[in-house]
Amino acid sequence: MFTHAIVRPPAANFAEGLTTGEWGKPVFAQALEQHARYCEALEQCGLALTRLEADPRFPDSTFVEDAAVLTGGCAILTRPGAPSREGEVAGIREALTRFYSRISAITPPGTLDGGDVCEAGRHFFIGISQRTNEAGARQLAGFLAEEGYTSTLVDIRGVKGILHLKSGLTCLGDSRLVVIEALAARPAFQRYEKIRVGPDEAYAANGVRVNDQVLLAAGYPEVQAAVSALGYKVLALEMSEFQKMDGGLSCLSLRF
Ligand code: CIR
Repeated sequence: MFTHAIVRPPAANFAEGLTTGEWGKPVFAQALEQHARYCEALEQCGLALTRLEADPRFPDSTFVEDAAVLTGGCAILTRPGAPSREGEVAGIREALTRFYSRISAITPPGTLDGGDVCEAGRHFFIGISQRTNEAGARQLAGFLAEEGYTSTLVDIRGVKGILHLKSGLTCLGDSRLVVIEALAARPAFQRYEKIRVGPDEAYAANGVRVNDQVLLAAGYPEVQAAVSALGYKVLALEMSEFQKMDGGLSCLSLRF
């Protein structure tokens, strides 16, 4: 069960963040509105929110998930792969000290974005991507092993259209994954029941299970129907303005 989440609204210069630009320029007012609905959804799932202030020094700082990896007992601060995002970690560290007495950190030459880290019960999948290098992934695997978690590295560098591992993967719990076609056959996921997501709905492969609900991006009926058919309560959220900045639904919060 999660009881808390950390969120940070987008700053007015949100559109100056990193993006492939594939989906156009985000509209700030709409992003704020979508963020507010997202926060309401987390509260509806029973979470108490720590709301950090918008931080225009870092236009990508609304994507708080990339700055830390959380387990029940410890927090691991990341070292984001994009130099413009490195400074985001300090603010997240400060927020986490209220909740975690044990905080570790990824150190050079390692880089790691939280978006590349997918928790599946006592196991973690760690993506090697344009942002997360092998050194960072191995450091994280080491920290997780000390906490009793196993992990598998999944190289996504050859997979088109995803920034992070979780851009194409969600763990629903219960040994079930939502996964894009391009990743579905990977041996790492062999023993899981899979909802496969085709290219037309690929963006919806990034969702998040929060207690008894599953939050999914709105506008992807096939994924929503498949998740609902398994008996999960689905909350669909408009994410268009975050998608324009290559951000998924999961990356707007750190849940613990
Ligand atoms: C970036 O390129 O770093 C941001 N514009 C988007 C990060 C999205 N993070 C995520 O999906 N975990």
